[in-house]
Amino acid sequence: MYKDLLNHRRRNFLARVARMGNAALLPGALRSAAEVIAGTAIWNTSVRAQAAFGDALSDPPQIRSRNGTLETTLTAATGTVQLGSFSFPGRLYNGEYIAPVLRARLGDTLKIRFDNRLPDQPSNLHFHGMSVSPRGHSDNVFVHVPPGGNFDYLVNIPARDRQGPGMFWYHPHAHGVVAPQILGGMSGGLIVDGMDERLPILHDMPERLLLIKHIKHAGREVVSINGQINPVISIRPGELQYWRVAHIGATLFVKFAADDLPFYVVATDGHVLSAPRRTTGFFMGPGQRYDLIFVGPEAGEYAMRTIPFQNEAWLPPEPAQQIATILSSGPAAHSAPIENRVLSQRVHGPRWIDDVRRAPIARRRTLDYSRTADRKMFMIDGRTMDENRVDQTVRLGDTEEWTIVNTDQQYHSFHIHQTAFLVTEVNGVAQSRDSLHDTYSIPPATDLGPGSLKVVIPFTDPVIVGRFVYHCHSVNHEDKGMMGIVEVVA
Ligand SMILES: [Cu+2]
Repeated sequence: MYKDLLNHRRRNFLARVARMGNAALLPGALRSAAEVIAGTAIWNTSVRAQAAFGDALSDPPQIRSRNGTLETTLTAATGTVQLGSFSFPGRLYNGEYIAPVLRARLGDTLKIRFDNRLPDQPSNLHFHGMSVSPRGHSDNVFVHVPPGGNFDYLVNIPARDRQGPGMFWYHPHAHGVVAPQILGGMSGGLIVDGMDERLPILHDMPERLLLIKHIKHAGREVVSINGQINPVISIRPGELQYWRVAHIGATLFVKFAADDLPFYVVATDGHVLSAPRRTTGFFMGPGQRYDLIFVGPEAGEYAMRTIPFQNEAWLPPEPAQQIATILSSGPAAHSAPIENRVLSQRVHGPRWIDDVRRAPIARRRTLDYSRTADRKMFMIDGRTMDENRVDQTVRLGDTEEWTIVNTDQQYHSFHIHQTAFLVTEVNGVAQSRDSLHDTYSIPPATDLGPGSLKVVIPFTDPVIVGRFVYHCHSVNHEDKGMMGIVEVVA
């Protein structure tokens, strides 16, 4: 039945290509085809069928480190964002909805001047997922840069051990105003290069960044990739591409799939798996990343779509929308089935997760997520965030097990700065994970009881001492209090 559907889609695709002429197979021609449908609103289901060919997926701008240093300025200011056929007032880094991707290597130093030209809000920079110091001019979220002010960040990326190569991101973290700033556009990718040394098969693959953002428009969440609505991702049948999918938005929990095409996950939140793992869909909360290998399917056009699901118990699910079109065409890159070759790859070198698994648990804690009935305040252990209070004191060298209990009837997430963690249980069900995470969703409470997430957190890195934060990464909840302070004491 499903094969019939795919064959039908393929015939439609081939018929459309024939109407467009052979030039339609060239990426440049996708642009001109798109002009025909410019201004079509993809979230309007009545016109969805006409909007299948959008612009080719663009490459975000990138800034690379040189001779061990990445030196640049990020200026935050207001500006207008044009997204598909509508525009909205943005808050932008360097005037762009898709800010420059920062690319460095292990052992490099980030020297970033942050210039706050927002007229009305303090801001700062957080380097999400990085195992770097939370103090001084490093990844210090207690720095608040006032409007008109600036701050020089100096972040030393460790050369080895806990910090590995991977996909990370940066965004503001001034408590109380994070959601409007990220929704407005203030977030960008941060890559530590070298994943291909852990997994050499990646070395010769074309890399695609898929940076997911979202904004509410006409009552619905519009999901964009690299600032584009329903872009076209071109691939040849059998071609291998390295996709780095990062949810760098603010508040949206999103499920998506590309028909039933397989994805081969190689890293979660910048932490490499021991071997690629096959999946056909993703559930991502704000802040999560998946690196994956994508294999060009049989020639045809495939839709990457969101999948409706119940998040808030009191709201209907967000309707499905097409977020990208995968266009497979051209001569086949491989004739033989390639899945076995992908799945037989093995990671090179030691992995931090093995240390985390081996470590004895020094202490167990339970954190309770809740909210007020009017949803104006979101709490951890009955308290909202207070920058002058330390909520958890931890001894350097300890590995702890934290259980986060969600008493609210909607998804929340757990994120902690400066260190990744191992997910060991979700809703009481033991998990067998092959990679670490730094952000993970906690299922909602139901009539059967609260949702829960159990994680093992290593506080074992001598660089990571002092005060930093943990919080829900649906950042409107964080802004409304769902954040706490941990202090690691040597
Ligand atoms: Cu939340």
